[in-house]
Amino acid sequence: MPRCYIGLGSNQAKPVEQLQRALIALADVQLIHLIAQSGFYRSAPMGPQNQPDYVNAVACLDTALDPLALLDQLQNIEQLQGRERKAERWGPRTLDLDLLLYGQENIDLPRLTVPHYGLEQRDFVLQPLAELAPELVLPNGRRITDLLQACASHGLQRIELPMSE
Ligand code: A4P
Ligand code: MG
Repeated sequence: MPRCYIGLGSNQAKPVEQLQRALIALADVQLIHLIAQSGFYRSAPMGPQNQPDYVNAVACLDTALDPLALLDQLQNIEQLQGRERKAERWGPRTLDLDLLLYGQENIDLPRLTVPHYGLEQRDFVLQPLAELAPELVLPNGRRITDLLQACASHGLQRIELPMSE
């Protein structure tokens, strides 16, 4: 089964709880085996600045779902948690689930680009990814740890969660 990484983000309606609910929902999907979750990180918004800070994390899972079926499941969980798709690019959201990596596959479909297009530039993705898989190398041969060092900072702060870990 391919090993996949999912980026989670929220900056509306209690972001920490949004991410916790999403992780439970992911673990609950048939044919998804949740392997690990990173810590949660608070980050300043990328894009419009007149929105709250985000909470970001990454989940690692193995799945027998094909890439589009996995995307369907991610979008279903976003919908269940009240996601509204608005015109504004990079605007606020209750829950964003991005398929970052699907094994070592390169996917270029109208609905799905993998690796996720923002992966290499976003510290709020690279830092939790490096925490889960420090040895990870992208399909293009780049190392996660090298990308993280080169990446601009969104002032990431790890959140101490009283009830977890
Ligand atoms: N899609 C294509 N490839 C993928 C993929 N690998 N994973 C398509 C998920 N979806 C993928 O997504 C639009 C369409 O992308 C989907 O219908 C799917 O078919 P969306 O979630 O509706 O749109 P979006 O998320 O608003 O747009 P975009 O450009 O993907 O936003 P991002 O890149 O997700 O950024 N600041 C901080 N600090 N932390 C954040 O997490 N997130 C964003 C959103 C902005 N600023 C942020 C953060
Ligand atoms: Mg998205």
